[in-house]
Amino acid sequence: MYNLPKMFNEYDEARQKGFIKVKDYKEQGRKIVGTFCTYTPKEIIEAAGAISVSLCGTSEEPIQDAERDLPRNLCPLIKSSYGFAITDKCPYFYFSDLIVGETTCDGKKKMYELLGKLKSMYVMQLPQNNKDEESLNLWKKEVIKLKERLESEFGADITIEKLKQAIKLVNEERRAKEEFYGLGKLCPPPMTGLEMQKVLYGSQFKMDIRESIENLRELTDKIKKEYESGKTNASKDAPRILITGCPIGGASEKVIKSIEDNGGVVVCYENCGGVKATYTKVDEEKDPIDAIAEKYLSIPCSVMSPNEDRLNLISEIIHEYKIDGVVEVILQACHTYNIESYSVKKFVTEEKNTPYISIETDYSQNDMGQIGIRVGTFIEMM
Ligand code: BJ8
Repeated sequence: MYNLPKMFNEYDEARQKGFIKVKDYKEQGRKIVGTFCTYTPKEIIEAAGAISVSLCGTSEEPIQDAERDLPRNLCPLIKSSYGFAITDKCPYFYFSDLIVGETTCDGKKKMYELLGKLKSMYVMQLPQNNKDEESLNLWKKEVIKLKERLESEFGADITIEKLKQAIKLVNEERRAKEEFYGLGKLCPPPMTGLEMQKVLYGSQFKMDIRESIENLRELTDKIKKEYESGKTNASKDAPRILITGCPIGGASEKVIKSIEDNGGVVVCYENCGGVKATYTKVDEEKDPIDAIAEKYLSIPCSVMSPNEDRLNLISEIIHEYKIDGVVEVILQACHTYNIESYSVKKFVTEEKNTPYISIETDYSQNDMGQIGIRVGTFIEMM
């Protein structure tokens, strides 16, 4: 078992600690909005005076319960999210006044229909071509509809001024995250990929955005100071790995462990918990609704078609983080990432001349040995 240095403990325990916090918010009469995806416009929730929480969905534990209602050959993230909800094992779901989802992949949107029978649920219709003017207009209307739903459900008055303040605040949080994970550009990196992941994952459960910004900046400063005094857990000779693909966290951290046990070091995450969610900001000068709609629709998730922006982002990361190899994590039965991996592999190996491997996995730990052998051979090649 890898022992995290003390300064990362707070993030390692953030999900559990958040359980008490969300209960406190509820007792104070605050409204709680549960979310599943990076496409949810957090600024609208913040401007409504509500608390936005990430719902649990990264553990194998509730999957058996989920399979009573859902097919077995479904993405583990969807089954886990649903299983947590029906078993009341996710306190964030339990305390939520409203759940917001988006029509991203087929599995998620159909699962939301079932969740809607358990809780108040609002599903935003997400267009799947983010280069098209009509899609943007449609998405703007969806953002307005979410604003109206929050106003009517919570009796909130979401003014332009409140939206502008929320945009500034959430942008600041994005910058704080970037400053943190941007430390991975240093050679050698000042932390291991597992340490970085604990912070990125844990920060999703920091519900007070101001506190989250402060904590991230404090941690970044601490890491910088330790690094300047010569301390790092990462070796300077370790091949530098970029992780891309499906969201990673909880059970799927086994891939990170396997990379680092085999001598590599993860220096960047392109996934939703990392660069993909934060590299673009909401334009603070534009009309707030237009700016929010533009930012969120531009997220290069594989549910978009075409999705060239993801390749451009990977290209930038390979250059900026001096990447030696790309590991794509695909959750079983995730068709969009699985099919897109063909283009990602071609692009990374042929155009960027960088080694690439894809790992298809679920939330069980049964394939640890097999992943270890494949990852070990991949890293040895570098
Ligand atoms: S913006 S990555 S959080 S949709 S892995 S459930 S796509 S079958 S999670 Fe995602 Fe939003 Fe995109 Fe990010 Fe479906 Fe694939 Fe499962 Fe997925």
